[in-house]
Amino acid sequence: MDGLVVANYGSTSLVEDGQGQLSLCTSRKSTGRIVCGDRVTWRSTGNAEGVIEKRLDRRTVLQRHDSNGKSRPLAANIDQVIVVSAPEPPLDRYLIDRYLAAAEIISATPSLVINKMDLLDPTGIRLMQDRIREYREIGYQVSFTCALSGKGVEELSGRLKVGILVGQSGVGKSSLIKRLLPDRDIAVGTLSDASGLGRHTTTTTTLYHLPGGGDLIDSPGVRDFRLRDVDPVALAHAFRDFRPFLGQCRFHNCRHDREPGCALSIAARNCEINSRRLKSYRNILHS
Ligand SMILES: Nc1nc2c(ncn2[C@@H]2O[C@H](COP(=O)(O)OP(=O)(O)O)[C@@H](O)[C@H]2O)c(=O)[nH]1
Ligand SMILES: [Mg+2]
Ligand SMILES: [Zn+2]
Repeated sequence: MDGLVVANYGSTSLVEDGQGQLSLCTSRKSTGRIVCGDRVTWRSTGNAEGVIEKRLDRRTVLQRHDSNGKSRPLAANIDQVIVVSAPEPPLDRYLIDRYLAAAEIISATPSLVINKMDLLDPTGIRLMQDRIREYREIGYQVSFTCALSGKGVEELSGRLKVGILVGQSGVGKSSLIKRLLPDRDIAVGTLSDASGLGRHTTTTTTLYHLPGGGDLIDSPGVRDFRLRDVDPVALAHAFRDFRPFLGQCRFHNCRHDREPGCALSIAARNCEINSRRLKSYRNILHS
């Protein structure tokens, strides 16, 4: 049968069938790594258990690199990447840039959410708006939310196909999802608790169906989301604001890293692009 992987921990996955029934599955070695959002063919072994036999082709896969440089798939078949930040833990624009670039590279639509807005007084709100203005200017949608009161949260689910919430641990990703699933148990969470997967809730990526349609994936906090081994051409293109200037450098193979006649350096000097974003690009290039 066909199924959708709604949670995964190591070689154990929760697979949902066409009727919404969940089974705890192991996977054959031959399937390769299975992640949340994967479409699979699987066989039931009874008792809400089964075996994944094959992973179907992925439309997209969001990868991350851990501190020793190994790449790990985080989730598959994603349309939207929602980068969640908050006043606390402190906003990290370089981290935001890496998530945005990772989303652009897989052609998913990125957007930003600033959660925990209740922590800010009017002056703090104004300062926060100043700090994220650059993203609005580039054309990214920015929403402000409070997961505790639910303020601004409902808008997040609008026009969602398959989205993933990413961002530092503690910014409120899981709280936002709980808000969007108001009157029902988080069924997957409950089942993964019963099965023992729940012991790993902080390290398990989980997909939820929203009542209004669309799916949202909760991912564990990644302290340091890295991008590695990205081709410089693809990386420059992943900085959406750079695109109008690409192809205008003196050298056709310019890496936009202090080369003379670099159109991006010139654009930054003329304030046509944000020099912080160029620095962010160069940080990734050198990592
Ligand atoms: N004040 C405030 N606290 C929040 C908000 N959203 C989440 N929190 C708190 O922040 C902490 C981390 O939330 P959690 O959803 O686990 O973050 P995650 O690690 O990103 O999933 C918890 O103690 C939440 O109660 C919010 O909008 N305002
Ligand atoms: Mg969480
Ligand atoms: Zn250049």
